[in-house]
Amino acid sequence: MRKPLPTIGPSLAASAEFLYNAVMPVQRAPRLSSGSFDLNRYLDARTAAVNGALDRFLPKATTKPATIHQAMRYSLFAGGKRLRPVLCLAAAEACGGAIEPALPLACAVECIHTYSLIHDDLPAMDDDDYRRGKLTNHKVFGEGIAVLAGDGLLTQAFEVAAQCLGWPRYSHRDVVRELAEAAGSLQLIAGQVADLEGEGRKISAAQLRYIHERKTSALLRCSVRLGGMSADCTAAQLEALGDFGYHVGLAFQIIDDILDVTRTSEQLGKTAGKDIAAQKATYPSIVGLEKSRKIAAELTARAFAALKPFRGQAIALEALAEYLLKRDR
Ligand code: GRG
Repeated sequence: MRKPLPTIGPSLAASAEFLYNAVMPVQRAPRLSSGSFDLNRYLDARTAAVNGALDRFLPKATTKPATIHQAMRYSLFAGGKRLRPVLCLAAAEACGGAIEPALPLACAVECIHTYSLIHDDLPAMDDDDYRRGKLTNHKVFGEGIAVLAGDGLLTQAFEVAAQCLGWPRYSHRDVVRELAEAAGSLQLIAGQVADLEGEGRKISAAQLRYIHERKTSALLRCSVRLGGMSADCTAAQLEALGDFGYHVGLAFQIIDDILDVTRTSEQLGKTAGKDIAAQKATYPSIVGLEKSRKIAAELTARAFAALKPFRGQAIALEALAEYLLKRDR
């Protein structure tokens, strides 16, 4: 039987109400504007392109020292959904670009994402045994190698990104800065710090949003912005993509929190129920499951609205946003 959600105190409930009201002016639910777009085929094709590129960009498993390259590849090819790199490619296409110039950037983001998962699973952090349906990196290779595998992937990300072409509007400096800001101590790492420090404590809805913005939304926003840059997008398109990525990222994390309490470990490929066990505040624990779903739908509607300047050319991004809202793993 599923564990009951923890009860919350009056101050947390008040902040939750604030949070809910802040994002709840109801807009129409997102719909695909074209019936002919086949998302499954799109996901399969783009995922295959990303996997092939990652395989080419990463040192072979036999390259010395082999242990570290095996460990990096173990987590990188453990069956992640590749959402961030596919969003990056879809953003490039929405701006009229091709996927090839976007691939180094898409792969760089996936390397950073995988590094963060390896480190998050360490005993010093979330202490998890399973990820992507397999034993976590430190369970297979030991803690020392897992730390280094994360370090290796983070560093590799910048080497891979540096292989992009550079464009009239965006230089290598812009690309490096975009990645470093999203992964750095003001975004991804800041979110992780706040998450660690919030464990077992009552945190406000504003603090929860701070964590979600940094731990989840920043890298998703970075993914789509980099895709746009690879197509030499306009400043207005870049801003629209950032707005889209920000809202999709927040919705994505709320759905993740919902899945944590509604799905099994087998279905998720990682340990379910971790948030309650770690006494973490989540949207479901603050506003309940139904309101959490409504907030995620509202954030997705805002992501859709951000795509307006693309005048129907961002069909893959729209389909992906809807897919992320409805996902079950
Ligand atoms: C160690 C600096 C540092 C940060 C860790 C990634 C992370 C931050 C924590 C993991 C837990 C968590 C809830 C992160 C938020 C982002 C998220 C939902 C990650 C899981 O992303 P998916 O579902 O994973 O795209 P796959 O495995 O499919 O790639």
